[in-house]
Amino acid sequence: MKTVLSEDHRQHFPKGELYGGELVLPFERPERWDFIVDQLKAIEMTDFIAPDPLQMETVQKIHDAAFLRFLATAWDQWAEENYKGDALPTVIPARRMQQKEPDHIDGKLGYFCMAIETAITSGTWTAACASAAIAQTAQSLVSAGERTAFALCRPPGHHAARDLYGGYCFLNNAAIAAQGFLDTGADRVAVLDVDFHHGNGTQDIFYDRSDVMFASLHGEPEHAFPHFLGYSDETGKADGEGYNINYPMPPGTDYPVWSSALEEACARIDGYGPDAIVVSLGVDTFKNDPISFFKLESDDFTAYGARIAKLNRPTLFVMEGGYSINEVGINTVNVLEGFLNT
Ligand code: SP5
Ligand code: ZN
Repeated sequence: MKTVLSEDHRQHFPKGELYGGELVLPFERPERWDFIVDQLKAIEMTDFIAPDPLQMETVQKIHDAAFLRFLATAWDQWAEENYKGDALPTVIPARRMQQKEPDHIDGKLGYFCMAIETAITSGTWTAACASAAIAQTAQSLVSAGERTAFALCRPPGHHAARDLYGGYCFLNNAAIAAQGFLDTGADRVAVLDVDFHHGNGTQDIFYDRSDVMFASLHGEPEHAFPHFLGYSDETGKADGEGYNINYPMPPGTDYPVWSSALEEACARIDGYGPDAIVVSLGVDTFKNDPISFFKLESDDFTAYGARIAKLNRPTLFVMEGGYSINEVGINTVNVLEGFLNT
């Protein structure tokens, strides 16, 4: 299995993440990538490839032009204000307020944000573009005939909607890859989101479409981020009705429960008959994850990698979350090994 990756991810390293009323060392930090690369080397899965230049035409099918303009210019506008810290919103267009993009950066940040823990820094746009390019390049490999590929994306993407960033995400790498498959001849693509958190961005992007099925296993919104999407009655709308499937699960969920949801999701995906599968691969379902509440063990990741392989479709793995820093590499690589050994 080839891995597409880039050192450009290091350009995104906010000084702090808003957590529990403090700015703490971000859970989503460059070190995560190092642990994954170390573990790929440990199992000699070292077919590393640099991304091709980002194809903006595909990105523009997934994200709104105004949002892309905002992301590309946010840091410069913020810097003009001579603020001391990284760019964080302070005001949001809440219920009964106007949904209009303001001119001032303080307003723009709130307008385009879905979760304010996530700071924008001088290198965020560079890193986000490199991350999307990684997903595109890995998708091209699979479209060209590889059985599978690993897009080692950072920053992650599945919380980014058409016009919203947050949850550590800026561009929706998995959605961009899914669109890439469609643009390269696929008729149907399934996105299987196994990150602990609901992939609200991916759901939003494909909610009214039948050419992408979205299935997500995640912590229930009553108790888990992103809190405002991910219920089981969100099944899609218009042409997309029936192509969005959510499996919210409660605190303490362990592998027997989680894997039965995966079994159902796989059955639905099988029935859909996709030409390709994009796995939004977050390993924050791990028992020791510091911000999540599922109870998967490291061996469970191997087991579910094998289950995904049984779908027997071209499969692209796109890195999302996972914050138990010492095990993020082992758990990620276990999924890939489980897939490859099946
Ligand atoms: C890609 C991804 O995994 N994004 C997740 C973003 C979550 N950010 C907010 C985390 C807030 C967690 N609150 C947990 C309380 C634990 N005591
Ligand atoms: Zn997550």
